[in-house]
Amino acid sequence: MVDAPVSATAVPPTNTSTVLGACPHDCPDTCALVTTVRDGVAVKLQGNPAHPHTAGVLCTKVSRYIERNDHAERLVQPMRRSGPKGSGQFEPVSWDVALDDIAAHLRALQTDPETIVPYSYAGTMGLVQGESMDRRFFHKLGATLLDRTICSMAGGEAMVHTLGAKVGMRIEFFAEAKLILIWGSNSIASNLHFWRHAQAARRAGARLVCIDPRKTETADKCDEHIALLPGTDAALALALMHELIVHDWLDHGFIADHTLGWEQLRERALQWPPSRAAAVCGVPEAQIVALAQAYGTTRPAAIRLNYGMQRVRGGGNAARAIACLPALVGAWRDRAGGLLLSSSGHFPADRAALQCPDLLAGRQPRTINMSTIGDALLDEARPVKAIVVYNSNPVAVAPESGKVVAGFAREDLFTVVLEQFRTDTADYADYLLPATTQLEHWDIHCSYGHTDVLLNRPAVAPRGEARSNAWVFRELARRMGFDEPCFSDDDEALCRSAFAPGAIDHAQLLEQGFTSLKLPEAPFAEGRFPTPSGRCEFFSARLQAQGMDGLPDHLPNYEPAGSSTEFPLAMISPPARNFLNSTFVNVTSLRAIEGEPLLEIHEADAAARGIEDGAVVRVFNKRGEHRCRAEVSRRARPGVVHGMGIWWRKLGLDGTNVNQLTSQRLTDIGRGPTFYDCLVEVERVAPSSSAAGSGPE
Ligand SMILES: Nc1nc2c(c(=O)[nH]1)N[C@H]1C(S)=C(S)[C@@H](COP(=O)(O)OP(=O)(O)OC[C@H]3O[C@@H](n4cnc5c(=O)[nH]c(N)nc54)[C@H](O)[C@@H]3O)O[C@H]1N2
Ligand SMILES: Nc1nc2c(c(=O)[nH]1)N[C@H]1C(S)=C(S)[C@@H](COP(=O)(O)OP(=O)(O)OC[C@H]3O[C@@H](n4cnc5c(=O)[nH]c(N)nc54)[C@H](O)[C@@H]3O)O[C@H]1N2
Ligand code: SF4
Ligand SMILES: [Mo]
Repeated sequence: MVDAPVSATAVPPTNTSTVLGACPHDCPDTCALVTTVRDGVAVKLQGNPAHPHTAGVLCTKVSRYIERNDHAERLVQPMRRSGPKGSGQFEPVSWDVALDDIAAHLRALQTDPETIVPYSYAGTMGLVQGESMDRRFFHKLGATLLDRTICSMAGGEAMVHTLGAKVGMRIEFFAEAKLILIWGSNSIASNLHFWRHAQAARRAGARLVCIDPRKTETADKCDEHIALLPGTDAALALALMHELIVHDWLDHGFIADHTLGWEQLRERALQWPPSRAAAVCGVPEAQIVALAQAYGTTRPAAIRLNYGMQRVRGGGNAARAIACLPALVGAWRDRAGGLLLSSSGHFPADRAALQCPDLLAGRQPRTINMSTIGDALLDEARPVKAIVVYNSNPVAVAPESGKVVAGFAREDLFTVVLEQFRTDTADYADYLLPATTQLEHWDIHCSYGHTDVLLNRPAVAPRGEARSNAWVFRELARRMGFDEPCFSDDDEALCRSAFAPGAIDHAQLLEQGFTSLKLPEAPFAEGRFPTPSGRCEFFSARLQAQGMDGLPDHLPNYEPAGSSTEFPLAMISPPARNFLNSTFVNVTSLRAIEGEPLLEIHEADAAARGIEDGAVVRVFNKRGEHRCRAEVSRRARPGVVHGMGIWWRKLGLDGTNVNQLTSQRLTDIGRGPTFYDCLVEVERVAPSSSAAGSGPE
């Protein structure tokens, strides 16, 4: 946006204001926003300098949010499919026509409402546009329930079974730590505002260790990088415990008073000398020994765990093993010690008020796991007849795309997509409904990286005929004849109902756009973990009752690196720095930075296959194949390749992305996806055949 030239003679009256908001994206930082609006147009978007976590700074992506908001390809009117399924051909229709016809389709399925499936994730993290009126609507309908597992379930459940909830250190106190393990996280890309604290700690003398198969930009800036093989984190954690035990770097008082299952864990850990873990992890034994010594002898020691390490078969066990470490050394005694995976369990949001599960009225619909949506859509025994997708782009982000695409391509599936853009999933819609953006609707936000609640006010009017998700479900409810009073709550009222009176400081939230939860500085300094025993549960009776191992262990990947001669390379597919999952892929200036879909590969693996830097390669396994450009990169270790970012399929060289290769197998704990547990082979594509692939756009 540029200012219109103003002539000296006729100065138009301008009306400028600033509006407080919240970043909606699936990012731990949940930044506070300030939008400058002139004459009804958003002209500037900044981080709120008054919000301590944001500190006036936004990431590159969201500083381009106005470019995304005003994008020429924003969906601005409801559309109905006018060509074959998946063709992306649509004709505009009015809201009335669209909503009446959608309601008629859903009414026809109401005798067997489990044939209707909602599919949503965290396109917006807002409680109103993400999990309020939509849930009420599907609860009343009695639709299939969705198990929202695609991101964080293995690690999240691991925290619940070890610490008692998704809780941990306060992010700001990492700045005072003397040792920080950045474990399974490329913080500079995905948790920028934590990285500030890590740098402050380093300036004050802290040592930073990055534990990640990829030599990320974060690893580059740490004091040490441990490039373990994907899915071997539990082995590393158990070997660290082994060293803590044999050198007696333990806090016996904390263990005795505040933990459960110490004797059993001790026995398990003693089976993991560093030499054994070194062989499993593919890293030097000396590196493990040195890390254990540092962890055992440095106070305060903090672990920033992130979800990158739990997208493998044993992800839940690995997160549990790592979550045991702080209790062993008593790190929780310091406010700058302990661990943080997610802070979301600290928030007292009133989800029952938002979602009204009582509307189920005793019915117990089946549950479908969103991470196996491909199989679910192809299941003939229990067919899905209608799917309503919002806040998600499953055709691009769900594993084993071949099956996901085949499912969405079913002619007999009725598909409604609420979207801001024509994503890969939108192309398969029967009705495509234009959604508002964060600049255009109300919302209220928790965070999974800090402990403040944020309010988002609309800054500008919706583009065209775009409407908020909550509006759409309210209107559908009315057409279905759902007359409970909860279906008339407007978006602002939904914001107010998100926290019970007294749970947060509403007045402060309204005035400054954010309010901090009142929490202790060191949550477990005196134990009192929110587990059934009140202790840090090394041994979990609840897991044992579910038929699982009560103690954390190393579970090898389904597809361990080096276990197959046919598919000798382990592929991980971490997020791109300038996209947010598959969001922003269509923002030209950000796509220009990312370039095109790339596979990072070590020079030895490239040379063995005659692959030069920049060559087009075919990446394949039994599930599918994906063509992209190879980047011979120092970021890759031998035996591991990185398919970077979740690109829109239609922008890829051959109309696919990395999820063509990933599998629908699930994690040990939490039924999560195993995106990073994936073996492939890579071969060079002859220049002539690469030209045959369909071009982008
Ligand atoms: N810029 C940007 N920010 C994002 C996102 C994005 O797409 N782009 N995504 C957001 C989302 S949805 C989430 S869930 C959060 C957190 O998202 P995460 O997925 O945790 O994101 P990263 O911090 O990039 O961490 C992934 C890191 O884990 C590494 N990794 C892969 N396999 C293993 C393994 O087996 N062990 C270990 N130790 N490391 C492994 C990868 O190489 C990568 O560097 O970030 C959010 N922030
Ligand atoms: N290979 C591989 N696959 C992965 C991952 C990986 O690391 N590797 N990461 C996984 C992870 S951690 C996650 S969280 C998932 C993320 O998967 P998704 O949750 O599907 O995230 P996005 O791809 O960002 O898609 C969100 C969509 O919501 C839309 N949206 C945003 N706000 C609104 C709104 O207010 N209303 C409506 N109707 N729509 C809105 C956006 O335009 C966008 O298209 O992907 C997973 N897939
Ligand atoms: S994506 Fe994350 S870092 Fe970027 S503005 Fe949003 S919350 Fe902040
Ligand atoms: Mo995620």
